[in-house]
Amino acid sequence: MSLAHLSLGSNVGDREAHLREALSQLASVGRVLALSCFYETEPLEFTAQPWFLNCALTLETQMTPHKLMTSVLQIEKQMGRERVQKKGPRSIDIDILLFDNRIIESERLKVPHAAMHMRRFVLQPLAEIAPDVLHPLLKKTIGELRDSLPQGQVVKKVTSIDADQWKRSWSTARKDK
Ligand code: PH2
Ligand code: MG
Ligand code: MG
Repeated sequence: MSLAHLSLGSNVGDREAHLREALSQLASVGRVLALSCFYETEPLEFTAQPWFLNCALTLETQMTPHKLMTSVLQIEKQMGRERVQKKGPRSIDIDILLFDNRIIESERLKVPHAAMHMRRFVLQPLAEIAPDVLHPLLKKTIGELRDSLPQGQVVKKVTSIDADQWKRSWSTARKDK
């Protein structure tokens, strides 16, 4: 069994519905062991686009990293993701951030995710569920990386979404398995 940490993002259409749909699709790939709150986040890198809804999760899986990558791309495709503009608007983006403490640098997959340590929209949600996990290249914890980010990107916890209720429904679903 492996532990992967993933980031989800959406900034097109019903963003919350897209994150929830991705979460239920991921049940076919492994078990979601932890889920962060949802965050309303200012677009980074390609900034002329709507704000995102982002979250992070821990997934327990028997898949290899490359098989997980294939499954994630399939889920994105099935959910109607269209690749028009690089780093641009998308209904759903599912990124593999970390996979155990492995370092992978293939054409198709880079783990740890190459930009994760510079992105508050990744580190803030991830630090909620995995503050002590070590970045295997930078040798710093997720909490440390978040604390050393420059101020700037606006990342707001969405309190109108009842994350606790959502998490409770997850743990019930897990017990049923
Ligand atoms: N994803 C990007 C580029 N910029 N900005 C925010 N706030 N959230 C994202 O998920 C995001 C982004 C490329 O994947
Ligand atoms: Mg991404
Ligand atoms: Mg992606």
